[in-house]
Amino acid sequence: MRIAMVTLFPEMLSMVSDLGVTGRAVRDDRLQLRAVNPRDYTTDRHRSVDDRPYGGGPGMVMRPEPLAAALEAGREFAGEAAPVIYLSPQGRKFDHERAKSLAETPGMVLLAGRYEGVDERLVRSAVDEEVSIGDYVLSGGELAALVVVDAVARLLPGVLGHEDSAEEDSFAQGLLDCPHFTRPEQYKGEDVPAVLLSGDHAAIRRWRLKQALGRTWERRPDLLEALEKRRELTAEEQL
Ligand code: 6GU
Repeated sequence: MRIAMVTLFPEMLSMVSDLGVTGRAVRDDRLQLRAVNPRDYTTDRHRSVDDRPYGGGPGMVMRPEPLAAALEAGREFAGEAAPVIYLSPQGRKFDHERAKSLAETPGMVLLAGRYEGVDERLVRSAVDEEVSIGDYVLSGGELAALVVVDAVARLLPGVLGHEDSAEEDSFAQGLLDCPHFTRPEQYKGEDVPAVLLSGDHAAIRRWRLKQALGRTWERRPDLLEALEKRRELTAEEQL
């Protein structure tokens, strides 16, 4: 998959391009990342990417022309059919379902804004979708864009090893994850649950599912309600 990120801070892309699971995906060439800096597409002497808002008020607004040119360059990299996604708190809330559908597309262009945002006419003429990662305000769209890159990249074929398969993850089944334990067997006076040492794989499966259901019920009852609307609980889940 090819992802272009339009940003005034191209260095921020190294967080996903160099490290961890996403870094490996880049090195294995399953993921191609490219930062495009709108400052490189300015035509004035001061290379200005922002200007004062019409109507007055605090802060600055990103000018449409350098962004349009940068998005065009991003599309050249990610593919002419690649959707342009603008990260903004005004967008639709990003979730695992959206991550899954984006993982099916061969490319995307992520637009990370700074300052008070970007000129609305650029959004209307060049953006396909506005996406938020939650109800709080960040200083720029970059961290949100990196969240989208990470969540999508780990769903690409071959990016996660067989061991940490994405199917088992929290939200993959619409539930929170079960608790995990490693050595030592006793830590701070607490034993690892005996069933995990039993070697009884069916019993371990049942225990993990029960834990996942219990935690979801306690912490995120909204997820259980959504799950019941989507499908009947399986016989195993009802136990
Ligand atoms: Cl996508 N951008 C910014 N600047 N702040 C956010 C956000 C995005 N999502 C939540 N807060």
